[in-house]
Amino acid sequence: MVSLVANGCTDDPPTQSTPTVSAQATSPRPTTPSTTPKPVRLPDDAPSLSDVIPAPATTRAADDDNFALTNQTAISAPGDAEAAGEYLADVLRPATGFPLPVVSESDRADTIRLVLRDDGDPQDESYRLEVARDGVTLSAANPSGLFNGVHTLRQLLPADIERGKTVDREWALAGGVIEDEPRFGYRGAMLDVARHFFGVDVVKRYIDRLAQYKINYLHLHLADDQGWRVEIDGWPRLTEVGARNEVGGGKGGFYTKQQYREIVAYAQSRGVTIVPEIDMPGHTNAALTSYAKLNCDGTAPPPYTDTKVGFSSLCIDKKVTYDFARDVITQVAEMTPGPYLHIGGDEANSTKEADYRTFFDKVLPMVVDAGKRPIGWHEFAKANVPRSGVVQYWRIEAKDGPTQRAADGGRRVLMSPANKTYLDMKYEESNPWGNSWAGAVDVRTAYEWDPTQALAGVGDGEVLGVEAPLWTELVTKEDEIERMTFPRMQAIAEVGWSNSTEWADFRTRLSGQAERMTAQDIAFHRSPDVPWP
Ligand code: TNX
Repeated sequence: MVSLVANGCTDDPPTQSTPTVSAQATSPRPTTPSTTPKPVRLPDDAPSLSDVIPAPATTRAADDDNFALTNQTAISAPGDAEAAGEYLADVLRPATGFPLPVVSESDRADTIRLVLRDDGDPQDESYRLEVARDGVTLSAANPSGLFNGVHTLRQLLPADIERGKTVDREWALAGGVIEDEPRFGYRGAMLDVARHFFGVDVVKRYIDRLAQYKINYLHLHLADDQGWRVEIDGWPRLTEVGARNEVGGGKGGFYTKQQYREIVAYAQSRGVTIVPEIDMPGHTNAALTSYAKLNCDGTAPPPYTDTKVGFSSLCIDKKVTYDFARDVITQVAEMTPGPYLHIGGDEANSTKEADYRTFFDKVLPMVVDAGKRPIGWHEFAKANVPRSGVVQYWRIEAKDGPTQRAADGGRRVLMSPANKTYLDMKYEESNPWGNSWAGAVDVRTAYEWDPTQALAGVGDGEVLGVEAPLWTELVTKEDEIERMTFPRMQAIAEVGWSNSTEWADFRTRLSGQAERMTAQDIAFHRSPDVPWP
């Protein structure tokens, strides 16, 4: 990485000979009077600090301290700040057309500085963003905090910043300070690539779209009755046979190991962690159809392309079942740097209760041995979930004994109640598309709930966060993914991040996202409960 010190590579007048500042300094802006820029006029369409979604914890506007982004602006991002700096440059370059070099140090005034404080607690996702006319400083304890600050900075620029091609105009950010931190550490979305398969590019775009609202986990549902979607060494028929189907009889597909790693790395470059799910012991017809030996009767069932659930089960008494589970878990864990591996466990209606426990007694230790914290749909709370395990609650009832007991015993709970978070549900009863078993989930419903109040015995200390799953029995194309996800995802993102719950305020801020989503070509649903422009 280059450095832009003492006018190293521009023909602007040199700044006063400010000594080169160390990367770890907290506020390294040169402020000699002769170099302080003139006040910057804010374009009429520039958002204010309080327009951001999810709502920041605190904002303090400084009207005379706007920052102009110009073709001279540099991004300084030393050391471990570099990935967030590169991401910021990626976001800002297309529409501005500015070079925005990412450098290790710069003493120029018009610099956006990403600074890592060296007191970094790895769990600390907070950030401080200070916008002033003589520079922008974003500081955080670790890279995830910097990514959060970058997502905020992006939303402070006019919606034109989201156009994929150069817009010839003035760019400026409203002055002031934002100090911000999340309510929950896990703010997730899930994409079911098993019922319908979606390729690498679609998943990457989904990651981009989610990340801007500070969604930091993407859970991929990689195997179900209708399809197996990731390559596993030693089990070639999973992808030769098990991947060649989807709901409705389409051709399906799968990720090679290299493609899966590419998704993981791409997510990481946006501050998003992938959570892979291999659903067991039910929802396994695709594996059972690939290998006759995985079936108790040694006969492979035909492929399944309908949408019923609960009819398949791995064979609990066969040794090969556990050879299979270990290979899959070990290889998926090896390809996934994040802390979690999701093991499914839902709707195992064809597995006897005792068998279900036997299965997880053998399989959950494999997840732990592979270095991961197991997540399971809340049915798995009936099994012996290790203390590191996470129970993902998906039903609509406000009480669940096993989940409550798991939480009492120290496990964290991930909240995905279907009547608040399920992105496969209709928004309004009248929608021609979408499921409805959990009722319609309009934007207000997705917004007005408290994850620490939704389930008896699962409060502040127990809730890990929130996740919005998109099951894809009825979702076949990318624009349908977008329509089901946005703008409910912004509501869930704010539930996960912010402490604010003012619907009237949220719907106004959300309406301000229309232009941004349009500029990004997101086919969002124009929910009637939002006053769109
Ligand atoms: C229930 S939610 C399921 C999925 C379906 C979904 C449809 C859960 C853990 N299991 O298999 O796709 O309903 O809404």
